[in-house]
Amino acid sequence: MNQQAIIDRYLPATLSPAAKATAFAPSNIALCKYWGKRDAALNLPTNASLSVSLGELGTTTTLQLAAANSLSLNGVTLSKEDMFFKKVFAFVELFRRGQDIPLAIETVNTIPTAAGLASSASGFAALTLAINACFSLNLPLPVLSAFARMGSGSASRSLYHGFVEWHKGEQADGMDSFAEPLATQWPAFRIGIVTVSATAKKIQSREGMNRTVSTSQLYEKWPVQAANDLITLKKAIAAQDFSILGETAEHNALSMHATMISAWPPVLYWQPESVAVMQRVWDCRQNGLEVYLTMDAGPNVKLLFLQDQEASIKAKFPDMTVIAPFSVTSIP
Ligand code: 2P0
Repeated sequence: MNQQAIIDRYLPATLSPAAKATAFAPSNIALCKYWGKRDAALNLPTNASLSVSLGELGTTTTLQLAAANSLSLNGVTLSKEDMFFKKVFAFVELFRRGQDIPLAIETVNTIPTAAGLASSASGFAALTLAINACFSLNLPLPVLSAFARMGSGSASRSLYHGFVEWHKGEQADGMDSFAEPLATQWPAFRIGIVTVSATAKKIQSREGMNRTVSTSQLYEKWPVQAANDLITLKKAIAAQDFSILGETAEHNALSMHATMISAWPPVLYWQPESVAVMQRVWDCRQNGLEVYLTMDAGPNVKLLFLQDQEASIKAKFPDMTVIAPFSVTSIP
Protein backbone atom coordinates (compact mmCIF):
# COMPACT_ATOMS: atom_id res chain seq x y z
CA MET A 1 0.00 0.00 0.00
CA ASN A 2 1.25 3.49 -0.61
CA GLN A 3 0.97 6.51 1.66
CA GLN A 4 -1.12 8.58 -0.76
CA ALA A 5 -3.81 5.92 -1.27
CA ILE A 6 -4.19 5.54 2.51
CA ILE A 7 -4.28 9.27 3.30
CA ASP A 8 -6.72 10.00 0.44
CA ARG A 9 -9.37 7.91 2.23
CA TYR A 10 -9.43 10.48 5.06
CA LEU A 11 -9.40 13.73 3.06
CA PRO A 12 -12.42 15.72 1.85
CA ALA A 13 -12.84 16.00 -1.95
CA THR A 14 -11.92 19.68 -1.82
CA LEU A 15 -9.81 21.40 0.81
CA SER A 16 -10.79 24.72 2.32
CA PRO A 17 -7.59 25.86 4.02
CA ALA A 18 -7.41 28.36 6.87
CA ALA A 19 -5.08 31.34 6.41
CA LYS A 20 -2.80 30.19 9.23
CA ALA A 21 -2.43 27.36 11.76
CA THR A 22 0.14 26.62 14.45
CA ALA A 23 0.81 23.40 16.37
CA PHE A 24 3.27 22.16 18.99
CA ALA A 25 4.43 18.59 19.61
CA PRO A 26 6.88 17.34 22.24
CA SER A 27 9.96 15.25 21.54
CA ASN A 28 10.05 11.79 23.11
CA ILE A 29 12.48 9.19 24.43
CA ALA A 30 11.61 5.50 24.18
CA LEU A 31 11.80 3.22 27.22
CA CYS A 32 11.00 0.26 24.93
CA LYS A 33 12.64 1.08 21.61
CA TYR A 34 11.37 0.98 18.03
CA TRP A 35 14.07 -0.78 16.03
CA GLY A 36 13.21 -2.40 12.70
CA LYS A 37 10.42 -2.04 10.18
CA ARG A 38 8.13 -4.61 8.68
CA ASP A 39 7.12 -2.07 5.99
CA ALA A 40 9.60 0.63 5.02
CA ALA A 41 7.20 2.71 2.88
CA LEU A 42 4.74 3.15 5.75
CA ASN A 43 7.23 2.99 8.66
CA LEU A 44 5.39 0.04 10.15
CA PRO A 45 7.40 -1.34 13.07
CA THR A 46 8.51 -4.89 13.78
CA ASN A 47 7.71 -4.30 17.45
CA ALA A 48 5.48 -2.11 19.61
CA SER A 49 7.26 0.60 21.63
CA LEU A 50 6.72 2.86 24.63
CA SER A 51 8.04 6.35 25.25
CA VAL A 52 7.89 9.29 27.57
CA SER A 53 7.45 12.74 26.04
CA LEU A 54 9.73 15.64 26.90
CA GLY A 55 7.18 18.21 28.06
CA GLU A 56 7.82 21.61 26.55
CA LEU A 57 10.87 20.45 24.59
CA GLY A 58 9.72 19.86 21.05
CA THR A 59 8.72 21.58 17.84
CA THR A 60 6.32 24.40 17.01
CA THR A 61 5.25 24.58 13.38
CA THR A 62 3.18 27.26 11.64
CA LEU A 63 1.59 26.92 8.20
CA GLN A 64 0.47 30.05 6.41
CA LEU A 65 -1.10 30.49 2.98
CA ALA A 66 1.46 32.25 0.77
CA ALA A 67 2.38 33.06 -2.81
CA ALA A 68 5.02 30.32 -2.95
CA ASN A 69 6.28 27.38 -0.87
CA SER A 70 8.93 28.36 1.66
CA LEU A 71 10.39 26.81 4.79
CA SER A 72 12.29 28.27 7.69
CA LEU A 73 13.95 26.16 10.39
CA ASN A 74 14.83 27.94 13.62
CA GLY A 75 14.59 31.29 11.81
CA VAL A 76 16.79 30.30 8.86
CA THR A 77 15.19 30.14 5.40
CA LEU A 78 16.07 26.88 3.66
CA SER A 79 16.70 26.43 -0.04
CA LYS A 80 14.35 24.29 -2.13
CA GLU A 81 17.29 21.95 -2.70
CA ASP A 82 17.73 21.30 1.02
CA MET A 83 16.93 17.67 1.99
CA PHE A 84 14.79 18.86 4.88
CA PHE A 85 12.80 21.18 2.57
CA LYS A 86 12.14 18.29 0.19
CA LYS A 87 11.12 15.96 3.01
CA VAL A 88 8.70 18.45 4.57
CA PHE A 89 7.01 19.41 1.30
CA ALA A 90 6.81 15.79 0.11
CA PHE A 91 4.86 15.13 3.31
CA VAL A 92 2.64 18.22 2.93
CA GLU A 93 1.94 17.23 -0.69
CA LEU A 94 0.28 14.03 0.53
CA PHE A 95 -2.46 16.24 2.03
CA ARG A 96 -2.94 18.88 -0.71
CA ARG A 97 -5.27 16.85 -2.94
CA GLY A 98 -3.29 18.09 -5.94
CA GLN A 99 -4.68 21.60 -5.28
CA ASP A 100 -2.40 24.58 -5.68
CA ILE A 101 -2.01 25.67 -2.06
CA PRO A 102 1.44 27.25 -1.59
CA LEU A 103 2.48 27.42 2.05
CA ALA A 104 5.01 29.34 4.09
CA ILE A 105 6.11 26.94 6.82
CA GLU A 106 7.99 28.05 9.91
CA THR A 107 9.34 25.39 12.23
CA VAL A 108 11.11 26.07 15.51
CA ASN A 109 12.69 23.46 17.75
CA THR A 110 12.61 24.21 21.47
CA ILE A 111 14.95 21.26 22.03
CA PRO A 112 18.37 22.79 22.76
CA THR A 113 20.54 21.91 19.76
CA ALA A 114 23.39 21.23 22.15
CA ALA A 115 21.39 18.39 23.70
CA GLY A 116 21.75 16.55 20.39
CA LEU A 117 18.23 15.14 20.60
CA ALA A 118 16.47 14.01 17.45
CA SER A 119 13.82 16.41 16.24
CA SER A 120 12.22 14.31 13.50
CA ALA A 121 9.70 12.86 15.98
CA SER A 122 8.40 16.20 17.26
CA GLY A 123 8.89 17.76 13.80
CA PHE A 124 6.60 15.37 11.92
CA ALA A 125 4.10 15.31 14.80
CA ALA A 126 3.84 19.12 14.86
CA LEU A 127 3.61 19.24 11.05
CA THR A 128 0.80 16.66 11.04
CA LEU A 129 -1.15 18.58 13.71
CA ALA A 130 -0.62 21.86 11.83
CA ILE A 131 -1.81 20.29 8.55
CA ASN A 132 -4.91 18.95 10.33
CA ALA A 133 -5.68 22.45 11.64
CA CYS A 134 -4.79 24.39 8.48
CA PHE A 135 -6.76 22.12 6.13
CA SER A 136 -9.66 21.79 8.63
CA LEU A 137 -9.41 17.99 8.48
CA ASN A 138 -10.70 17.44 12.05
CA LEU A 139 -9.26 13.93 12.12
CA PRO A 140 -9.07 11.93 15.37
CA LEU A 141 -5.69 11.59 17.11
CA PRO A 142 -5.16 7.88 16.27
CA VAL A 143 -5.48 8.70 12.55
CA LEU A 144 -3.14 11.70 12.91
CA SER A 145 -0.69 9.52 14.84
CA ALA A 146 -0.69 6.98 11.99
CA PHE A 147 -0.12 9.81 9.49
CA ALA A 148 2.76 11.25 11.56
CA ARG A 149 4.26 7.73 11.63
CA MET A 150 4.45 7.78 7.82
CA GLY A 151 6.74 10.84 8.16
CA SER A 152 8.91 9.25 10.85
CA GLY A 153 8.08 6.23 12.98
CA SER A 154 8.82 7.82 16.35
CA ALA A 155 6.65 10.84 15.42
CA SER A 156 3.57 8.66 16.02
CA ARG A 157 4.39 8.88 19.76
CA SER A 158 4.92 12.66 19.81
CA LEU A 159 1.24 13.61 19.59
CA TYR A 160 0.80 13.22 23.34
CA HIS A 161 2.43 14.12 26.63
CA GLY A 162 3.41 11.59 29.29
CA PHE A 163 3.87 7.86 28.69
CA VAL A 164 2.84 6.79 25.19
CA GLU A 165 2.47 3.35 23.61
CA TRP A 166 2.82 2.88 19.87
CA HIS A 167 0.84 -0.20 18.83
CA LYS A 168 2.56 -2.44 16.34
CA GLY A 169 -0.65 -3.11 14.40
CA GLU A 170 -1.36 -5.96 11.99
CA GLN A 171 -3.19 -4.41 9.03
CA ALA A 172 -1.50 -4.01 5.65
CA ASP A 173 -2.54 -0.34 5.48
CA GLY A 174 -1.02 0.24 8.94
CA MET A 175 -3.96 2.24 10.23
CA ASP A 176 -3.97 0.13 13.41
CA SER A 177 -0.30 1.09 13.99
CA PHE A 178 -0.76 4.32 15.94
CA ALA A 179 0.17 5.60 19.37
CA GLU A 180 -1.97 6.32 22.42
CA PRO A 181 -1.18 7.85 25.81
CA LEU A 182 -1.17 5.76 28.99
CA ALA A 183 -3.36 7.09 31.80
CA THR A 184 -0.63 7.14 34.48
CA GLN A 185 0.92 10.48 35.42
CA TRP A 186 4.22 10.32 37.33
CA PRO A 187 5.14 13.87 38.42
CA ALA A 188 8.37 12.80 40.18
CA PHE A 189 9.74 11.16 36.98
CA ARG A 190 12.89 12.85 35.67
CA ILE A 191 15.05 12.49 32.55
CA GLY A 192 18.62 13.75 32.48
CA ILE A 193 20.32 14.38 29.15
CA VAL A 194 24.08 13.92 29.28
CA THR A 195 25.43 15.39 26.06
CA VAL A 196 28.49 13.69 24.66
CA SER A 197 28.33 15.18 21.17
CA ALA A 198 25.86 17.46 19.40
CA THR A 199 27.20 16.84 15.91
CA ALA A 200 25.04 15.07 13.34
CA LYS A 201 25.22 11.30 13.42
CA LYS A 202 27.07 9.52 10.65
CA ILE A 203 24.53 6.74 10.25
CA GLN A 204 20.90 7.87 10.02
CA SER A 205 18.60 5.72 12.15
CA ARG A 206 16.69 4.64 9.06
CA GLU A 207 19.91 3.20 7.57
CA GLY A 208 20.99 1.81 10.93
CA MET A 209 17.69 0.00 11.33
CA ASN A 210 17.73 -1.46 7.82
CA ARG A 211 21.32 -2.65 8.17
CA THR A 212 20.57 -4.27 11.52
CA VAL A 213 17.48 -6.08 10.25
CA SER A 214 19.22 -7.38 7.14
CA THR A 215 22.62 -8.39 8.59
CA SER A 216 22.48 -8.93 12.37
CA GLN A 217 22.22 -12.54 13.53
CA LEU A 218 21.03 -11.27 16.91
CA TYR A 219 18.12 -9.28 15.51
CA GLU A 220 15.69 -12.24 15.43
CA LYS A 221 15.71 -12.20 19.25
CA TRP A 222 14.84 -8.50 19.42
CA PRO A 223 11.04 -8.50 18.75
CA VAL A 224 10.56 -11.18 21.43
CA GLN A 225 12.46 -9.21 24.05
CA ALA A 226 10.76 -5.94 23.07
CA ALA A 227 7.30 -7.53 23.43
CA ASN A 228 8.17 -8.82 26.90
CA ASP A 229 9.78 -5.53 27.94
CA LEU A 230 6.71 -3.60 26.87
CA ILE A 231 4.49 -5.71 29.14
CA THR A 232 6.92 -5.31 32.06
CA LEU A 233 7.20 -1.56 31.55
CA LYS A 234 3.44 -1.04 31.41
CA LYS A 235 3.04 -2.97 34.66
CA ALA A 236 5.88 -1.00 36.28
CA ILE A 237 4.31 2.30 35.19
CA ALA A 238 0.86 1.30 36.49
CA ALA A 239 2.41 0.19 39.83
CA GLN A 240 4.84 3.18 39.90
CA ASP A 241 7.68 0.68 40.46
CA PHE A 242 10.68 2.76 39.42
CA SER A 243 13.28 0.00 39.91
CA ILE A 244 11.55 -2.36 37.50
CA LEU A 245 10.96 0.46 35.03
CA GLY A 246 14.61 1.59 35.11
CA GLU A 247 16.10 -1.91 34.87
CA THR A 248 13.80 -2.86 32.00
CA ALA A 249 14.41 0.36 30.06
CA GLU A 250 18.19 0.10 30.44
CA HIS A 251 18.24 -3.57 29.46
CA ASN A 252 16.00 -2.83 26.48
CA ALA A 253 18.25 -0.01 25.22
CA LEU A 254 21.47 -2.00 25.57
CA SER A 255 19.89 -5.03 23.88
CA MET A 256 18.88 -2.83 20.94
CA HIS A 257 22.46 -1.54 20.73
CA ALA A 258 23.74 -5.12 20.82
CA THR A 259 21.73 -5.88 17.67
CA MET A 260 23.23 -2.80 15.99
CA ILE A 261 26.79 -3.65 16.96
CA SER A 262 26.33 -7.15 15.53
CA ALA A 263 25.21 -5.74 12.16
CA TRP A 264 27.67 -5.63 9.28
CA PRO A 265 29.20 -3.17 8.72
CA PRO A 266 28.69 -2.48 12.44
CA VAL A 267 26.36 0.27 13.62
CA LEU A 268 27.98 1.75 16.71
CA TYR A 269 26.64 5.10 17.90
CA TRP A 270 28.73 5.20 21.09
CA GLN A 271 31.74 7.42 21.66
CA PRO A 272 34.35 6.65 24.33
CA GLU A 273 32.66 9.34 26.48
CA SER A 274 29.31 7.52 26.14
CA VAL A 275 30.87 4.43 27.72
CA ALA A 276 32.48 6.57 30.42
CA VAL A 277 29.03 7.99 31.28
CA MET A 278 27.57 4.47 31.39
CA GLN A 279 30.29 3.39 33.82
CA ARG A 280 29.54 6.41 35.99
CA VAL A 281 25.84 5.50 36.05
CA TRP A 282 26.70 1.96 37.17
CA ASP A 283 29.07 3.35 39.84
CA CYS A 284 26.24 5.56 41.10
CA ARG A 285 23.92 2.55 41.36
CA GLN A 286 26.57 0.55 43.26
CA ASN A 287 26.76 3.45 45.67
CA GLY A 288 23.01 3.42 46.28
CA LEU A 289 21.82 6.12 43.87
CA GLU A 290 18.88 4.88 41.85
CA VAL A 291 19.64 5.99 38.31
CA TYR A 292 19.32 4.10 35.01
CA LEU A 293 20.37 4.90 31.47
CA THR A 294 18.95 4.69 28.00
CA MET A 295 20.49 5.56 24.62
CA ASP A 296 19.15 6.07 21.11
CA ALA A 297 20.71 6.31 17.67
CA GLY A 298 23.43 8.68 18.86
CA PRO A 299 26.22 9.03 21.43
CA ASN A 300 24.30 10.93 24.15
CA VAL A 301 23.17 9.19 27.29
CA LYS A 302 19.76 9.77 28.86
CA LEU A 303 19.40 9.14 32.58
CA LEU A 304 16.20 8.05 34.30
CA PHE A 305 15.66 8.90 37.98
CA LEU A 306 13.10 10.27 40.43
CA GLN A 307 12.90 13.77 41.84
CA ASP A 308 14.18 12.80 45.31
CA GLN A 309 17.52 11.74 43.78
CA GLU A 310 17.87 14.76 41.51
CA ALA A 311 20.32 16.80 43.59
CA SER A 312 22.65 13.83 44.20
CA ILE A 313 22.65 12.83 40.53
CA LYS A 314 23.16 16.42 39.38
CA ALA A 315 26.26 16.50 41.62
CA LYS A 316 27.67 13.50 39.71
CA PHE A 317 26.64 14.81 36.26
CA PRO A 318 26.90 18.61 36.57
CA ASP A 319 26.37 19.31 32.84
CA MET A 320 23.20 17.24 32.62
CA THR A 321 19.96 18.89 31.41
CA VAL A 322 17.06 17.79 33.61
CA ILE A 323 13.56 17.38 32.17
CA ALA A 324 10.38 16.97 34.24
CA PRO A 325 8.15 15.31 31.61
CA PHE A 326 4.95 15.57 33.63
CA SER A 327 5.18 19.31 34.24
CA VAL A 328 3.16 19.80 31.03
CA THR A 329 0.04 17.74 30.56
CA SER A 330 -1.84 18.93 27.51
CA ILE A 331 -0.87 19.80 23.96
CA PRO A 332 -2.16 23.36 23.36
C1 2P0 B 1 13.00 4.99 19.25
N1 2P0 B 1 14.72 5.39 17.48
O1 2P0 B 1 12.15 4.16 19.61
C2 2P0 B 1 14.16 4.46 18.44
C3 2P0 B 1 15.29 4.06 19.33
C4 2P0 B 1 16.15 5.46 17.59
C5 2P0 B 1 16.55 4.42 18.57
O2 2P0 B 1 12.76 5.87 16.57
O3 2P0 B 1 12.96 5.74 9.88
O4 2P0 B 1 13.65 8.64 13.25
O5 2P0 B 1 11.92 7.90 10.53
O6 2P0 B 1 10.86 5.74 11.19
O7 2P0 B 1 11.66 7.30 14.09
C6 2P0 B 1 14.59 6.80 15.50
O8 2P0 B 1 14.03 6.42 14.31
O9 2P0 B 1 13.05 6.43 12.19
C7 2P0 B 1 13.97 5.99 16.56
P1 2P0 B 1 12.16 6.46 10.89
P2 2P0 B 1 13.03 7.31 13.47
O10 2P0 B 1 12.95 6.20 19.57
